[in-house]
Amino acid sequence: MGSAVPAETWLPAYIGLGSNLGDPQAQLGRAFAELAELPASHLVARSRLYRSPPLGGLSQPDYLNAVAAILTRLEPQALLDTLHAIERAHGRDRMETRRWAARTLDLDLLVYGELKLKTEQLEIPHPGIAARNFVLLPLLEVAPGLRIPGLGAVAELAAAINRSALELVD
Ligand code: A4P
Ligand code: MG
Repeated sequence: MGSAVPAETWLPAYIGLGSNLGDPQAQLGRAFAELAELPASHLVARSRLYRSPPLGGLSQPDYLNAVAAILTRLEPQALLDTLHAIERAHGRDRMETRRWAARTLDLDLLVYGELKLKTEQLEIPHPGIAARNFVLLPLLEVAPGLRIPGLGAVAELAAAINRSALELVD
């Protein structure tokens, strides 16, 4: 867990949730409840749930995805550490090292304020955003006016993406 002292400023951040094992709808419901309890943060909005086939070619169940909007005073790495702790509490098997393998819960830090960052551990904005309808559509729901650093308006990215095979769940 990160031990960073919270910064003075509240920043908006967006978190992508994904699950395709166990009971994905229940996993995401629990994850939203846990995001509401993040230290030095407030859960501001939660999107509806979207179902889509797995990206990445491995044979595995369909995913449910959603996006959470938070205000946070955690630094990005501390925020990611708390997200990983939530993943672990959901029984995510991090010994499963295949990229894009099925998982009980995946939490990606999509956007953090105006920040652009690329280190070994952390890339912000998350590199998959522009190509993933299961990220863009729920992100558009919680932040229709958002401009993603380096990528542009979420509304424009969402308008340009293929929506086939993406299904609203609730
Ligand atoms: N990492 C770096 N930047 C970030 C960030 N912004 N947010 C590092 C989260 N993590 C970040 O991630 C691997 C490492 O990325 C972490 O240790 C972290 O330090 P991971 O979650 O352990 O691995 P992963 O998720 O298997 O790999 P990756 O490349 O992050 O996969 P994605 O992009 O998360 O994709 N199909 C559908 N329909 N829906 C999905 O949600 N998800 C995936 C996984 C594949 N196919 C999918 C879906
Ligand atoms: Mg991930």
